[in-house]
Amino acid sequence: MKFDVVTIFPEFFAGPLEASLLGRARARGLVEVTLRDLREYTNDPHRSVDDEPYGGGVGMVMKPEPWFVAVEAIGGWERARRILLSPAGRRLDQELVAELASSPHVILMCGRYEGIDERVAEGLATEEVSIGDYVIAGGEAAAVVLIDAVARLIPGVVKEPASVEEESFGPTGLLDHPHYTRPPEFRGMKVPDVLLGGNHAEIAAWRRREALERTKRRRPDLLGPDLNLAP
Ligand code: JFH
Repeated sequence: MKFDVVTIFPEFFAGPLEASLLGRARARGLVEVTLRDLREYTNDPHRSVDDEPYGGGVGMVMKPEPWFVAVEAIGGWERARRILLSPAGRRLDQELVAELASSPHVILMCGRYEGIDERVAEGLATEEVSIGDYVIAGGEAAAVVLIDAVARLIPGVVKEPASVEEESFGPTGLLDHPHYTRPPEFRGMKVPDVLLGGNHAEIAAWRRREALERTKRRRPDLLGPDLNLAP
């Protein structure tokens, strides 16, 4: 699958895209990411991408034209999902992540300042996506989160596919159960006996119970509206 990322800070992506899972996936050609510097698509000598807001107010707003020129220069842009990262978008969850993982081409538009002229959302993007209800300084960090979450669903990117299937927000819709490794006791804290016993049916039952219990306690919203929390 292919991502094109439009940004005024392409250097922001160097570290995250090269490290670990994503770096290997790109090296193996499973995920392709092209960074496009928005300023390359301006035509004034100052390469300006922002202007004062109509109606007044604080900060600057990104001009629409460079966005249209940049995106329309991407081969196949009309068939791609064209996502504007924004605090006002559809909330990113595992369902949307899976949807995007089955899309051959995703274009990510990363704004800065107070945001982008509304005509980019209206006439260029196919959708707006938010990574959560907090404000970050620009769309770049949101794009990294989205690419990371989508890439690990591409077949072959994660070595052990079970680790994608059994985890939090996977098909069970539950939080993950607790994990332990050696030593069996660390600073007075013990690994539950059941995990040391080797009875795999008992271990599976314990993990299901723990996953359900911590979901009830920590994220009852994942289980539905009328959940009985007592005791
Ligand atoms: C972005 C920024 C908007 C205006 C009340 C709340 C926000 C600062 C481009 C995504 C998520 C983002 C995000 C994405 C793109 C941009 C900074 C935007 C406002 C009014 C201030 C610029 C932020 N999930 N969080 N943040 N900014 N305020």
